[in-house]
Amino acid sequence: MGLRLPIRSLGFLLLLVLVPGQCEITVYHANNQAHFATTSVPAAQYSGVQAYNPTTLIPPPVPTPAILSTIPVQLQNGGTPGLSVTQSGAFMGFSIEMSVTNQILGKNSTHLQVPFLNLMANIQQRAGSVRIRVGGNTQEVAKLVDQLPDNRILQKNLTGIFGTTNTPPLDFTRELLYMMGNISSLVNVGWFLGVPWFVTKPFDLAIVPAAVDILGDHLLGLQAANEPDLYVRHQHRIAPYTPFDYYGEMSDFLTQLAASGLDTTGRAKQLLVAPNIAWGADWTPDQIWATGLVDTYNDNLAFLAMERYPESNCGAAVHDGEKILDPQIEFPNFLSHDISVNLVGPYINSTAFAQTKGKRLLMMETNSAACGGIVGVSDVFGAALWGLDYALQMAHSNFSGAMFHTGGQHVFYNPFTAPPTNESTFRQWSIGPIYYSALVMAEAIGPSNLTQVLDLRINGTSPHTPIYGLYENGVPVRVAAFNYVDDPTGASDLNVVVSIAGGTTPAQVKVKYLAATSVSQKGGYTWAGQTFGSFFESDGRLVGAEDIKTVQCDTSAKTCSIKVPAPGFALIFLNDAVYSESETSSTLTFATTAKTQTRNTATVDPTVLATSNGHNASLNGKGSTSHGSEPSASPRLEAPVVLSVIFAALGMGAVLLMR
Ligand SMILES: *[C@@H]1O[C@H](CO)[C@@H](O)[C@H](O)[C@H]1NC(C)=O
Ligand SMILES: *[C@@H]1O[C@H](CO)[C@@H](O)[C@H](O)[C@H]1NC(C)=O
Ligand SMILES: *[C@@H]1O[C@H](CO)[C@@H](O)[C@H](O)[C@H]1NC(C)=O
Ligand SMILES: *[C@@H]1O[C@H](CO)[C@@H](O)[C@H](O)[C@H]1NC(C)=O
Ligand SMILES: *[C@@H]1O[C@H](CO)[C@@H](O)[C@H](O)[C@H]1NC(C)=O
Ligand SMILES: *[C@@H]1O[C@H](CO)[C@@H](O)[C@H](O)[C@H]1NC(C)=O
Ligand SMILES: *[C@@H]1O[C@H](CO)[C@@H](O)[C@H](O)[C@H]1NC(C)=O
Ligand SMILES: *[C@@H]1O[C@H](CO)[C@@H](O)[C@H](O)[C@H]1NC(C)=O
Ligand SMILES: CC(=O)N[C@H]1CO[C@H](CO)[C@@H](O)[C@@H]1O
Repeated sequence: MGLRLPIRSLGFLLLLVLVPGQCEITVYHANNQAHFATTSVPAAQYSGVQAYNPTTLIPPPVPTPAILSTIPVQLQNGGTPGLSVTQSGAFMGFSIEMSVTNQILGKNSTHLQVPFLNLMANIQQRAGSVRIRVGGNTQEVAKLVDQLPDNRILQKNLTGIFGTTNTPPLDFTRELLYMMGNISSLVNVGWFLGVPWFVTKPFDLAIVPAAVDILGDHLLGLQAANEPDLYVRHQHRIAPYTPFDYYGEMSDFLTQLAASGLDTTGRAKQLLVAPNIAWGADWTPDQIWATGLVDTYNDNLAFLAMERYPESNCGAAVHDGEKILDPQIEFPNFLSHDISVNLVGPYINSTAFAQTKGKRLLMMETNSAACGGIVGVSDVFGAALWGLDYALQMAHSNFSGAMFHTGGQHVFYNPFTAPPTNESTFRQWSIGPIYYSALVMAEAIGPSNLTQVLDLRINGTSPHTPIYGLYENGVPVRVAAFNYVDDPTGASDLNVVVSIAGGTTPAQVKVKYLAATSVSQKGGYTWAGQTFGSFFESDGRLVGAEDIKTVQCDTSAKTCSIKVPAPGFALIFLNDAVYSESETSSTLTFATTAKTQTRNTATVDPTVLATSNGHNASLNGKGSTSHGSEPSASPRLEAPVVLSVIFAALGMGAVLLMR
């Protein structure tokens, strides 16, 4: 058990430990402390964007015949066949579209988003580290420039919109990388970046030395192309463009990098990640492996990677002629184990191949549906269950990590969404279901680096109730049990009966639940009783009292029976040692404000401000909707209170904070 300090005193500590000095970081975007019970105006009333769409769907009917409601989970100590490769607690990471990094990560290297830091700290605390890929379609035309107007770090070049996803070309400055570097000095985030690959003669290598120099060991990999198998369809290559052509481009890249003299340490050439292809386009993974790419570039490849979404909603999102999905029809598909098994199954040849080459295979970009997800499907509790089952299925199938994609205001599937820029003075962040999946995944795998995952596929169970065993050194340590059924009567609750052959039955087990009242619930999900609230309600810290259940086992029958509500998920800790491994009380938090009490938050409903006529000046302090970039002189200021955090040494500051 770690030291449990009240959050406000941690915030105070944050101020105290930091010595005035060389490097100033203003941690901005402080907002009202959340009070989740307060009423709010329906999202649609003040924002029509996808990220806050209030639409909910009808949960699928209770299945007939009824699910098997008592499931024996017979585990054994040692000798269990089929366990996955050992997995990192950072398995489930995030892929952040490069063009939204200045909303999500921060404004620049000295203005970091506090809610983002808290969200990452939550994962780090459970997993030891967090993996983030910055990229996506925008990485391909991202251009490192010396300076942008108004000291911006990122600017879309709207004159050059390209591709299916209407992604604007992107200019960025080194500040973006410094911002990432400074984040990594506060929370243990490792980064993947992409090399622009559309133009190969010559490659634009500028990001390579900049990323290596600035991010150091926190740079985990450099993506060599993003979905090159789609280049012909999107007019970035002239057919025929084959896996062999891509293989050749890898060689061109390495030759040009060597000739440039930019890879002074020789590290960049060892960081490539390939082939990052989509599924169902023009190339298969096996065709790539057949080129000999992994042998030829063995010394250059840090990881192998794929990108895939189970569905595409591009028809509805960008009217590209694809079929327009009906959310209500799609919903049940995402409430089944089958969707993940079917998606991951075709990669099992590749994960086996990767193992023979001593490489790790990542799912570099994924989420529920390409082009932003599906309303009522991607943004509800059901998606939290789906994302977790999918991540565990990938882990079971010997993937070594998966990055869930995050866009801006115009998508449904975000793990987290920063408020719209013009509303960031009075709104907080919105935490989506996928973030809960990541949080629970971090805890299910834990920080040991020894965890192996097994989809137990218990005979007689249905796709509504997948159950996984989690092992360390061959010994079962946790059980992850899902119930996708939505049945408020309680008749479809699951009773998981765990027994352990070759081991002592524990006297009791601890259980944490991922819970909501329905699969179609939007916001306010709980993990072990705590929540990030609903739209616009979170500063990235869990709120509420932690609720961990202790279940007494039947020592004569040598079983432990654990209920899993319909719907719901249970993480069952089979011994106390493994439970304390992910004991989360010693929280590293970044307080968003040191002045909460002095502010007029209790009486101001943010939604009133939002809909009031021109932000009533008397409520609004200086009458400003400006960003939290200026220090707060007035305690009554409604603009964000700014913490000016002064670091003598960033690394030292971080160490102090984490203890
Ligand atoms: C914006 O893109 C267009 C078209 O690609 C290009 O001609 C122009 O130079 C770009 N502008 C800037 C400022 O990068
Ligand atoms: C997996 O490998 C087997 C044997 O080489 C092959 O028959 C099968 O088509 C492969 N499956 C996929 C999905 O590539
Ligand atoms: C994952 O890899 C392990 C070790 O090689 C193997 O035993 C297991 O069968 C693999 N799992 C799947 C689903 O292929
Ligand atoms: C912020 O901008 C969006 C999109 O332009 C608009 O719908 C919304 O009303 C704006 N909010 C405020 C408080 O002005
Ligand atoms: C797990 O692996 C990571 C990355 O290699 C390493 O930094 C960390 O110290 C390891 N954790 C443990 C408990 O060994
Ligand atoms: C699964 O259950 C069915 C029906 O009870 C039985 O016939 C079958 O042998 C079982 N399979 C295994 C692998 O236990
Ligand atoms: C602005 O606030 C003042 C003081 O609270 C109040 O008297 C006034 O009616 C408000 N105006 C509007 C437009 O809400
Ligand atoms: C970051 O942005 C703030 C507010 O715009 C500005 O005061 C500060 O100088 C910027 N920092 C850097 C390093 O550009
Ligand atoms: C670790 C890291 O990248 N630190 C950077 C933080 O940002 C400043 C610029 O504002 C850089 O000078 C540091 O190198």
